[in-house]
Amino acid sequence: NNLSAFPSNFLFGTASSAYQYEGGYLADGKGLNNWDVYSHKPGNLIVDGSNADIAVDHYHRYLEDIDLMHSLGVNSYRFSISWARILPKGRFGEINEAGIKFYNNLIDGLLLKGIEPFVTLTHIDFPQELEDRYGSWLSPESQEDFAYFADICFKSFGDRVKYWVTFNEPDFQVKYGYRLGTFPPSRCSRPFGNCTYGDSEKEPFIAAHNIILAHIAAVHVYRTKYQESQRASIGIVLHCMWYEPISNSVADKLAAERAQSFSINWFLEPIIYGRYPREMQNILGSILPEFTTSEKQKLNQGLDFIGVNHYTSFYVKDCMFSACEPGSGTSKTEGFWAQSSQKNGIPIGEPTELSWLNVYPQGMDKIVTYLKHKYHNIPMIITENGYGDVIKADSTIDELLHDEKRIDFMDRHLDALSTAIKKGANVKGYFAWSLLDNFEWNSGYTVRFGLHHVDHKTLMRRPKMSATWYKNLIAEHRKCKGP
Ligand code: GCO
Repeated sequence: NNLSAFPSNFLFGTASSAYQYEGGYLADGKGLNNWDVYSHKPGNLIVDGSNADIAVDHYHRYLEDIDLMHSLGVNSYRFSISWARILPKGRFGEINEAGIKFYNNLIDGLLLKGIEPFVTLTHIDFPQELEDRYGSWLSPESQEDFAYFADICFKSFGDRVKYWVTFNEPDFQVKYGYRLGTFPPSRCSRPFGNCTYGDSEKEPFIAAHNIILAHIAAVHVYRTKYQESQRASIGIVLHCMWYEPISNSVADKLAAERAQSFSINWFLEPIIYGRYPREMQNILGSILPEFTTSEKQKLNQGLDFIGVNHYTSFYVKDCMFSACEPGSGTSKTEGFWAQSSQKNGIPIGEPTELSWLNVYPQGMDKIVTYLKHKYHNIPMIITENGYGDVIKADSTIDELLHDEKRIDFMDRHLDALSTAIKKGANVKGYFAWSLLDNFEWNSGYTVRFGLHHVDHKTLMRRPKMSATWYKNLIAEHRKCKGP
């Protein structure tokens, strides 16, 4: 196998997020966040009517979960901090000391077992108090709040944390929260389903602009106040699909590049190079906010690594030079391209039970190699990769535990990753999404990504076959690379 391609200090871990895992949604002084409120709102778009009030109760069962990780042999754990657990009222109220204590305990418990904490400051959740006060990411006030929150986290946990992520998938967050309205705050600038709320097509760009500046503000706090004593790396995580041009035509190749520009480069180019992608500027004109001179000075080299969440790939066809049926990506504000998981009726990779997930491992090599070239081989970490089962009325526990398809998926994606590394990509780690089955946003508990099965009634955890497979892989890597 290709395990020897992964360096000896490579991070092998599992990933999670606060809202999807913790539960304890009212425990010990935690404030409500936007997902707590959204999931209780009648008419929300969570398919099974569920919420994550309890989720997998990681808040109370984190010690058991650390034991599970320890038995996998992982050397790192990616989790996120619940902002409203630390600051129920943002910078307008007190710090919730019980929240600080929880993450201190979690971090100490991990380190005791030789597991590096890999910490995301916010994974999609936002304190409701601030949403109500000024409309979350649509207001520049959010930048100040985020920097304040980040400062508290660096101060409280930074003596033990060597990897920080500011945001998780802001590309998806603004698309779902401010364009399609399927995530809170449920605003849509393009009519979708029965969502017709939202002021203008500019909103996703304003939200993204504030997120970029909030990222920069947090990085600035870290570098000026903590870098010297704490010496962590800090990055941002994007949802990185691979977009394969559907033909060799120049138009389709340009369209695939536009698809990247209007999703990941939208965030990465400003943060790394201090400007929005040229394609976005050309197409959007005044719809795209501008950075002021003083903001521009702070942009540039604004991260130490790129976090890559990679699951799947799509074919992309041009809609700028030729007409397309309206759909995802086709409008001007999305960059005039259309995606499809098939070409002439043949899928890009084996379809799965999830409509958006086709198995195309080459996509892992391609996206990593793309980022390597585009961003001068800045360090990359695969912050998520995984396979989801859709629960049906007749799914049996036995089937769910015998998850050969998940093993095959991860195995082939790691193999493709090793190919990219052998060609020189600077990849430092891989996190499987996810340690446990958990709350899958709009899909509630109907989709399961865990290496461990969770019985959502008893909350009992049980290793799936993939857990044993991952454990063996990590052990083998350790053997071939030495301790
Ligand atoms: C993210 C992802 C995760 C999902 C995973 C499976 O935002 O990082 O949405 O939270 O659970 O990608 O779909």
